[in-house]
Amino acid sequence: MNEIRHNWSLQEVTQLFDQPMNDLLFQAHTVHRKFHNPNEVQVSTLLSIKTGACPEDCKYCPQSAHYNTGLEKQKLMEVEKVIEEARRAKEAGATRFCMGAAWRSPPVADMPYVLDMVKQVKEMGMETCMTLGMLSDEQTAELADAGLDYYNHNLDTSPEFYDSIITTRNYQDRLDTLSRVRDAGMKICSGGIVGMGEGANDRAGLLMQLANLPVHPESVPINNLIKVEGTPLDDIEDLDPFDFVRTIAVARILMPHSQVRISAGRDDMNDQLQAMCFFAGANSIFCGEKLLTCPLPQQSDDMQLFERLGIQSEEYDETAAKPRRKEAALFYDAAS
Ligand code: SAM
Ligand code: DTB
Ligand code: SF4
Repeated sequence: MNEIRHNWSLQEVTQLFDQPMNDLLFQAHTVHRKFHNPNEVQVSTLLSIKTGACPEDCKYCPQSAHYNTGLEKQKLMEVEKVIEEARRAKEAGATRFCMGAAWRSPPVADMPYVLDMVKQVKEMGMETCMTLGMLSDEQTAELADAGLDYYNHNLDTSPEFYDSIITTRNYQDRLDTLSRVRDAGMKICSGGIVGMGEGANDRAGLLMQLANLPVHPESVPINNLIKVEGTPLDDIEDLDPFDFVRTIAVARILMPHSQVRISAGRDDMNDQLQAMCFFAGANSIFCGEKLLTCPLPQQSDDMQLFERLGIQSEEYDETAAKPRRKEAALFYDAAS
């Protein structure tokens, strides 16, 4: 067990999902503590650096120009404002600062500002992440040169369900961007959304795609759909919360080294559900005032939950300029 694989079949992934819950949780948690400190969770903070008016038609997204969600649009933020927000996030304990823009791909004229943001946030002593849509070869190289640590670009769902959610770019476009990012030497943050009316086979298909990439994404955000009024998915049926936990658990088993993040949707989850996700292998969250445009739990509630569960936030080692991580094997031995 725990061999790192890139050749999962849909049947194998489905079998993992279909196990009795206790068997799945036990398996996922065993993998988790072999590769990670089970009592440490990484905290990222998000900032929307360009909001709304996006030409893409992603049916879940409040920022798409195709739907009327009443969202206030905002052009690219000034670099200084971004740096101010990053400083606040660092002071509040975040070790990674993620900047997101509602673009199909970054306009060439905006790239110098974006690169400046990366450089300045990095100098501040935090990991940097950006999500700007599709990238050209040149833009990928520029971001890598500026020192960007992670690029977030989600596969979102299975290839089969994808066309019912997005029509303005295809699955292969997303895979191409991911392979550019990988070739340029940056870390990949890629995951998806559940609760969009997909079937269990689509959740399995999404995780199979991610796990069968040539190298597993270092960071895997699992988003639970936030139903935003005005989007085509605003009245879709809720996903059974246990299916969210199952998705986290299977992601942990398939991609043992990756950070698995409870991404969007935490505001609608109670403490018990989040605790179950941490046991199942989630070890990263977004914390702060909001995600990009949607709410997050109060930061004080998050810290209180960490305290009740004996969870510590990951620390950033300023001298080494990277997060301080303990040897995971220590935790595995402690459990056996
Ligand atoms: N425009 C860029 C892109 O699509 O790659 C970056 C920003 S986009 C908002 C980043 C991700 O947020 C999407 O891929 C999707 O997984 C997630 N997301 C957007 N709206 C969401 C919602 N209502 N609920 C859950 N996740 C959402
Ligand atoms: C990801 O997978 N989820 C984050 C981050 N990557 C960029 C974004 C969630 C957005 C939720 C809707 C909003 O706040 O607008
Ligand atoms: Fe645009 Fe990204 Fe939203 Fe799609 S998910 S509409 S690409 S901001």
